[in-house]
Amino acid sequence: MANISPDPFAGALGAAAQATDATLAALIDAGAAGFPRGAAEAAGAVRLWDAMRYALFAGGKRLRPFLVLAAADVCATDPASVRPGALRVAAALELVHCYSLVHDDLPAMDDDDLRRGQPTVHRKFDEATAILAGDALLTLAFEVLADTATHTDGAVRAALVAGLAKGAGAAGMVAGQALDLAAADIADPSAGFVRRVQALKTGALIAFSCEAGARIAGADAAAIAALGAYGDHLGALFQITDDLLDVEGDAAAVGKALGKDADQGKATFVALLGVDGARREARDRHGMALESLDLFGKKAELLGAAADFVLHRRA
Ligand code: GRG
Repeated sequence: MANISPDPFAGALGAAAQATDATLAALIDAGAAGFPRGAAEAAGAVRLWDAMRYALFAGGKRLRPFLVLAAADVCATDPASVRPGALRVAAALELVHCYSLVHDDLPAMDDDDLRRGQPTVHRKFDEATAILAGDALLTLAFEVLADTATHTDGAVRAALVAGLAKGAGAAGMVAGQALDLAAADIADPSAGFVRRVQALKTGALIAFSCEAGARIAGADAAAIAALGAYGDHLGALFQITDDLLDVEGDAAAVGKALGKDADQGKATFVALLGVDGARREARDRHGMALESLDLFGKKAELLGAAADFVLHRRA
């Protein structure tokens, strides 16, 4: 991955974001070019594609695309040759992530006015447009993966489509969101329950990003499993640091309202173990994420640095 900063991880994250943004912009421009076909279609279609663009290009970190590209680089014998397909997979992951944020911010879910420091999609447009934009981002992700431009081997494309469906759907992120909403009615959630909610809500998509990078690079089963385990631990670490930011972060840096978890009765390690206990859990997960990379030696240094970044992140 090209390095454009003195900090190798920051440079790689920035380069991944730039390349993913270019891929996303091309996909959105190509899709929007088919609309409107006449004056009657104009208002609705233009508004929909504008809302999709707004949701995508609001300054996200692009961590999931970075993970796809870095995992592909670790596994590929010739990283440059797998890069075009890996970028499409990276874009698909960001499409699903952005959809989840749009829907999570809706009044029926977290009811947020700000995301990434800007009005949420339903605030900028309206609720119906936000629902539709989220639906369209999600479905576009599968269209991207299923296209032969992503990989010439249909079996690889099918594995990517199935893996993303599992990670994002009722066995993954959507299930996690459902448990998260239900947790408000559970008086005494156990650590096991909190781990399960976090593994599904946040971990499933992060773990799949790592696995998908390995798959697009033609990795063997051991490498796919190791990167999946790394992604599981990184996802848990990411959610714990998200919960810590909710109690001790800087709202301007995080770009959204903080202090909502306790009000909403969210099942978090901060609620269960306090700030120090949550920090301990985060350090444990960080250690386990690094151990999962042992198989790859020095080749996985950037992924190790990503775990360090997540442990210490302020946004
Ligand atoms: C609505 C189906 C559905 C699922 C929502 C992702 C999610 C599930 C809820 C978001 C709530 C939340 C803030 C979870 C914490 C983890 C997370 C996804 C944080 C935001 O991800 P970042 O920090 O965002 O990678 P950026 O803005 O950098 O893209």
